Amino acid sequence: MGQNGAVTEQPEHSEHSEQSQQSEQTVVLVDDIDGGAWLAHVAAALPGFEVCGARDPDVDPERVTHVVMWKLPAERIATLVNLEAILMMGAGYDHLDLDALPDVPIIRLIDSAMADDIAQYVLSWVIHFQRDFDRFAGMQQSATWRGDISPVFARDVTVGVFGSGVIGARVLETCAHHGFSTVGWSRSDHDRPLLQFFADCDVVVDLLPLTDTTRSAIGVAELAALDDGVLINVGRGATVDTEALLAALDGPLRAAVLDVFEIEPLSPTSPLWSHPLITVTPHVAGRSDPVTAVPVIAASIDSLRVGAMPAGVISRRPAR
Ligand code: OXD
Repeated sequence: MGQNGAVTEQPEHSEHSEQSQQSEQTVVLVDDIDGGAWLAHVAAALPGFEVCGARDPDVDPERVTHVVMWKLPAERIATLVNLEAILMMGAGYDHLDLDALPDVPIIRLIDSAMADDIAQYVLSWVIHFQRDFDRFAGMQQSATWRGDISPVFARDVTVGVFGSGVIGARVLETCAHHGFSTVGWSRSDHDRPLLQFFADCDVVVDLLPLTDTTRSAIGVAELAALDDGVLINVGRGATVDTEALLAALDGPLRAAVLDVFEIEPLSPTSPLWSHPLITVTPHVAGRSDPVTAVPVIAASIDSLRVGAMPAGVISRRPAR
């Protein structure tokens, strides 16, 4: 087991592989999403466990107590009869069929470094539009020199985050730190009606998770209220009504920056790729980095083992 090359280079791994032959250590199964980097980090962070890749054919399902994963099939998880918990490699979990997974805690990743990564992505686009880089790029095409079109300072731009949580708070803090006016809106915490929020913002950052209630939450009315603003979607693709977005871009909406899509990878035939007012990035706003994520996951496993619930436990209640 655990014969992944990247892992055997880790001194910690060879040490605890030897231990595992002598004891009945439990196994942490790691989704092989990236050629072994996650496996190596998990092995280094959990010297008390035997750590195996999900593709390892020799793993005994009865010894697996924890799974670290993004997208392992539910049928595979169902074979792990002694499973204690599932630790997610990312923040979102709408791709999981919760009903098909065993009744163990599922912990989504709350990694402060990922929140910073998303905040930096958002800030760079906010500045891009505040400093009119999109307009200057157009002017360069016609060799037009005009320095007087850009009197907008950070304080003049209101950035709104639609959706709450650790990441939303970090985006707001980061933008505020750079002088932008900020406002957050979530269903449970807001100071104005939703359409007023859209009307008050120059840039709306969509950070909604995908649930039954957030599907197409940004539609015709919200985009009309945003008027000539900018939409940045780093939440989930299906929270925006794509037809409404394309229609709004035919009207006053200035631009959209889309990092997430209803179906990923985005189809090569999607009109979003070639739209002059849309920037497409391939779901990279917040990157899951094992260097920062694995210590969080290891701490969650430690908490669970002493009977405490870590942050990020996913509720199995149906979404309202
Ligand atoms: C996500 C992630 O949930 O990448 O989008 O973690």
